[in-house]
Amino acid sequence: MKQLVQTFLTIFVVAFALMFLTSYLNSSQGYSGGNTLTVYNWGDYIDPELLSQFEKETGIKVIYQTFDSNEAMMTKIGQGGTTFDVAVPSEYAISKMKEEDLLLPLDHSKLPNLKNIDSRFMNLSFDPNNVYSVPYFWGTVGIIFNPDLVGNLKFESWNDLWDKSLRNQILLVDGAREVMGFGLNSMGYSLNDTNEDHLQQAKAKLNTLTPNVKAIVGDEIKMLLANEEAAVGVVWSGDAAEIMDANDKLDYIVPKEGSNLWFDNMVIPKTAKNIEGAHAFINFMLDPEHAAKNTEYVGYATPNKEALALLPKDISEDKRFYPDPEVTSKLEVYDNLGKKMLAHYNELFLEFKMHRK
Ligand code: N2P
Repeated sequence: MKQLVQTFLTIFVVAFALMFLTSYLNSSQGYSGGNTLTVYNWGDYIDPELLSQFEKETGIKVIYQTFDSNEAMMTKIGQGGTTFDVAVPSEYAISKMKEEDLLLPLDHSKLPNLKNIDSRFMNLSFDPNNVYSVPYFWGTVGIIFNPDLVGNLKFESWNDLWDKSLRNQILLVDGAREVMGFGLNSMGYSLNDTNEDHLQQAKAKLNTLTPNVKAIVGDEIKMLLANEEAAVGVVWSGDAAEIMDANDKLDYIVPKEGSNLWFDNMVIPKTAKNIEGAHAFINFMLDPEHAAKNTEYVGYATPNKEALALLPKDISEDKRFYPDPEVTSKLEVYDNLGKKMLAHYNELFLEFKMHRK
């Protein structure tokens, strides 16, 4: 009898452990069951209080996962086996995901808050009529610097990064398009250039920046720059805003040769399981109060004009982070360069990273 009880107990414990493991593995792969919603977003890109508020208001449990580059996100969604309900790609990634048939068309009747988005951010060329995507945040890529640590150097050009005084002082965002992009821009080429000669020249030039590069990092770039562990960073504008919030000595510029203007957008991948919940979540994020709260927390520029009106003027009128259309019209949006060319940009970026080792 004792042995029978023991056998039952063992079976029970093993079954319970298996159940637990399956549910853990499922959720880590983005499988949502029941009334759950799996959201796949960039790191540090949402106010977590909004997630709890959404859960409370709708009874939907959010499984939240993050990525740190469009490339990583596209690979994960593209290889299948996941059920992300909402993702937040940038424009060129949306165009590529459309091409690869990875996105579901949105039902605009379920997104009444879409009316809050400034028309300047609607109907852009990567998604005419916003069939697949709605704007989340937008911004630029530029140079953040600490005037106390850079002597008399005045930043206005990408080429200032090569100044000899900046040895081991620069942190770079870990993005292939961003780094290759400023390499190309620094030579007067477009950040969408596909000419092999130009690409090789840009990589060779980036290699000569190596002595000045302290590290190529992800979201920790904000903490490192705010703590003055490095003097200069190449960052996305919203990260610069957040760093400057923590340390107001620093300043941010968009170099005169030009730079990247980007738009991140919410989409519903084709593998989504909770399509109703995905629309509810997107509409929730488009609500002016929610979008304003998110903007204050994240530090990036909101495309939501009703949210912008709710923000303090020191945020909404800061031209470094809300540049006027005359300025943005001179910047370049990343083109979808096609699968092969995007892979080539990644390769060249990897080679540059290896060169540092
Ligand atoms: C936030 C990343 C912003 C991404 N940590 C810019 N596309």
